[in-house]
Amino acid sequence: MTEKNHYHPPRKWVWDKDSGGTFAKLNRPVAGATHEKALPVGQHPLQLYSLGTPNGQKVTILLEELLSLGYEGAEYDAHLVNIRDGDQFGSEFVSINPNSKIPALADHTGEKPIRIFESGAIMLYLAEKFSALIPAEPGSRTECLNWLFWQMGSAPYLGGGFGHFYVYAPEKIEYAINRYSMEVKRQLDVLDRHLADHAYLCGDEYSIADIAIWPWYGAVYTGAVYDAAEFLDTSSYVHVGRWAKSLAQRPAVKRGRIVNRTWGPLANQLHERHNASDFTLRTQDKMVASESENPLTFSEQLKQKS
Ligand SMILES: N[C@@H](CCC(=O)N[C@@H](CS)C(=O)NCC(=O)O)C(=O)O
Repeated sequence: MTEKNHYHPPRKWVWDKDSGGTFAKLNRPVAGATHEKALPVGQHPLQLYSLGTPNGQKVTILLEELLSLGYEGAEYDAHLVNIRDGDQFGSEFVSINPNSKIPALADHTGEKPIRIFESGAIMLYLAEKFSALIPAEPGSRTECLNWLFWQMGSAPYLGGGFGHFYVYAPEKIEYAINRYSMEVKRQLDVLDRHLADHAYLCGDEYSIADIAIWPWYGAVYTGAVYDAAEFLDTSSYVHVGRWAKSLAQRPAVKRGRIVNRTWGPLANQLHERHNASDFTLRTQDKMVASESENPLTFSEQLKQKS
């Protein structure tokens, strides 16, 4: 067999700070906080610290679905955690999520706040708290958990594997792209075969399993993440397409997917969400327009220049 790669791993790996690639500057081989930083706490019991990536969207879509079902206790403040600036390594964020990744939730309902990290744990916590969007009957409930945990185990191959090597890695490595394309196509086929016979992931009932899977696999289907719809031939997964398009029409999905989003069209960015009215009043297009309606005073302009 010919050796294609000239890299020979040393006996002991050492941290090469200049490994390159998008996000490489943020990656470290150690856990823990890098700096002291307090987190804001808003007026609602549920405080979410997040960013509008697929992992973040899972929680904001779920919260918006709970609110649309009439659960007022699901009102929440969604604070922006900018992972490109390293906010996930701030001391108070790390005290809520020692794994330094969004999303992280704090429930201040009781005497002592409860911290919840890992999107799957957050979704299960919220579904159980409100007894909603998770079937009650043990068989259906287990099926819902099967798919919820399928997502948690599968999406790292899509994001950390396929997305990383197809988009972010400093060089295109054929072996890595082939390996993860194969796996992601297999996963899409798993979903497609299941959705051929079921309206939703756990049967006839829309649940946290759909909400967990849609932000990743629905977005890969349309090309919204990684712009790889043609490369992966996603249109051949027709049942995934039917399901993905129907979820995209849900008002709560439309709201939840723009929370803590800081890229894309300005009308689809709501940097922070503190009230239901923020969706009509505080999307970035409105914020920019109101800034230009209220130009800075002369002394504010001087301050900005100094
Ligand atoms: N298994 C975690 C994954 C969370 C995750 O990977 N979050 C990413 C953004 S999508 C993150 O915070 N990355 C920051 C970092 O790795 O430093 C979950 O489902 O909550």
